Amino acid sequence: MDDTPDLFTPDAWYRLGRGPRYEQLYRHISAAIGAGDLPPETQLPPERELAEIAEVSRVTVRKAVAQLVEDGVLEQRRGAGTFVRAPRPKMEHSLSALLSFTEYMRQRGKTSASRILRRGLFLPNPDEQIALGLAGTDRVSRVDRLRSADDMPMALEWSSLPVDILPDPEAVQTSLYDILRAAGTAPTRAVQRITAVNLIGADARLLNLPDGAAVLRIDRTAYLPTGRPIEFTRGLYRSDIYDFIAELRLDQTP
Ligand code: 16G
Repeated sequence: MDDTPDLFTPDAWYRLGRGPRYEQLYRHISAAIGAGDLPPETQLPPERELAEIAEVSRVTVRKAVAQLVEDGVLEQRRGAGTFVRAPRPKMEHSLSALLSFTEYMRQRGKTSASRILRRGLFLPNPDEQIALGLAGTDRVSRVDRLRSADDMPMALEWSSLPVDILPDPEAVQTSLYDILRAAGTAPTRAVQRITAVNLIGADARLLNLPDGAAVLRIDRTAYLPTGRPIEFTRGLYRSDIYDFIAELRLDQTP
């Protein structure tokens, strides 16, 4: 524990204009744990001491620590203190299950929410025309959303669907797939293309990440059982939270 106080002095974690202090402290401790600067079983200085070193109030420390406890990276042991937990696997997102964001978060005991950034009916752009098999004169229903789980921003998603599949984009509250399911038009197959990209500008701010942070970009085209493409969604997913797992099987057909 001897070297740990240096990790918490303000110059190590605080930057003006980069968000509330508790959030910056939270991100800093989280990154230090991820980088191995605070190995498992390291004991954090007590709250009062940490507040003094970090030059913040105890409330700020408490909020940051509470979030880290919730994330499962810190553990509070009664009467003993706060310790770094042994690493837990990241959220594994199976690539073979066709899950919606809402279902995926529910499986992990988290409550998802959507902030609508923009929605409406538009003429399709070339990417949408190709993915959805639309003519330039058709209309496309678009919903752009910031997705969060337990109030933490997780992903940005730009979804486009043919207008007969989603006639009213205003109907999307939290889950797009719930609406499709209710209409009997939920996709049963999807193809995804995954790329690593660096965030800039507004996208970084919306996801609460610094400029240049690496995220996963996933383009999903989803199909009805008939083979008709009905959803094209481009999403940016926080790579510090998501781990996409693909299961591979040996093809045993002769
Ligand atoms: C997932 C899908 C996205 C879909 C959304 C629907 C990936 C990479 N993408 O985020 O294509 O539109 O779920 O979720 O998994 P919802 O029903 O909660 O709106």
